[in-house]
Amino acid sequence: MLKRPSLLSYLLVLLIFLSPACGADDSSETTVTPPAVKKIKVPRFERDSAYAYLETQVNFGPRVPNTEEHRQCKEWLVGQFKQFGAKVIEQDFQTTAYTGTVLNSTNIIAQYNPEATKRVLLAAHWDSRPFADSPLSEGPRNKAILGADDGGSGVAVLLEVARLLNETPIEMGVDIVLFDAEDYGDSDTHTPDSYALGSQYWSRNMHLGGQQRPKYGILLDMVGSNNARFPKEYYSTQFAPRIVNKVWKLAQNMGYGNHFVDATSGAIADDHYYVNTIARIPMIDIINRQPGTQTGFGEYWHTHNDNMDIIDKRTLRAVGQVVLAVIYRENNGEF
Ligand code: AHN
Ligand code: ZN
Repeated sequence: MLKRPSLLSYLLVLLIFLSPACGADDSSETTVTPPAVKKIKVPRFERDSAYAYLETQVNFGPRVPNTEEHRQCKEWLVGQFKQFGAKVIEQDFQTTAYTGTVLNSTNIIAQYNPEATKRVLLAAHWDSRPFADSPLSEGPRNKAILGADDGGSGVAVLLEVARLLNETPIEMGVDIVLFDAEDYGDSDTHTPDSYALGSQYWSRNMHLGGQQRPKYGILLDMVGSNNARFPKEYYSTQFAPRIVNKVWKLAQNMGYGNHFVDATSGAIADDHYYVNTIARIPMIDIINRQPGTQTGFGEYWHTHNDNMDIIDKRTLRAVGQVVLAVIYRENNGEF
């Protein structure tokens, strides 16, 4: 009876084939240099660090334009970005809310490699809402919202990204823009363009021009809550289909498919809508949508429950690590 070759003999054959001399004709040797394997080192996103940046924002109180809390938080944000080596521009503007109130507002812009022509835009809004208009809101509505998720979370992730861009520099340009006056809009009568006043202003008064227009942008809005679910948002799929598909695929390959789900959701007139239509930069929105609720957002959305209790560091980390992977890969021409 024939004996089955042992594992050892398989290994021996394998070894012979793999040995350098095997099959090689020494006299006519052509050296095949393997393509240089560039190892992309993506820094580790520290979720505790991002969480602390979120706590600090919330500790100022609600960041509603025309308030002292808003002004103090602005000073802190500008100081942080400067500490992280960014060139900071405070883009002050006045805008009139749908209520008729004139809002003294500031878009905070933090630039890395301001001269670079290859650039990517990252954004979030840093203001929080002046009142709770959700049908799910309980108790007095006429009080400003802390906005841990709606506002704070995206800013916290971008601060940690800024810290890491300073620690592990790249050649590509990055523009981090914190839009103001995003959340002073009207959800009841749906006044057109009442939200996203800061991004409307920025899109008409861009701090960069010509050669330095970012290739594309990523907006973070409500990226810190527990069980956050990010379907591909409608405008993102219309204006930036290539980017949205690549980001979601990358996120899923990184093991974050629990958040970056294979689904699409309805259109949100968020900051990216104006960046797409006015500034004409393809921009996607990573935004938490919950299909089971009355509002389509998390239960806490535009209620006073939007506080630290609904925040999960793991969500901040998932989003932050994906954003970093995009940036450091793009820097290497591999995104
Ligand atoms: C709505 O479309 C209802 N709001 C604009 C997006 C938004 C509000 N993001 C956070 N708050
Ligand atoms: Zn909001």
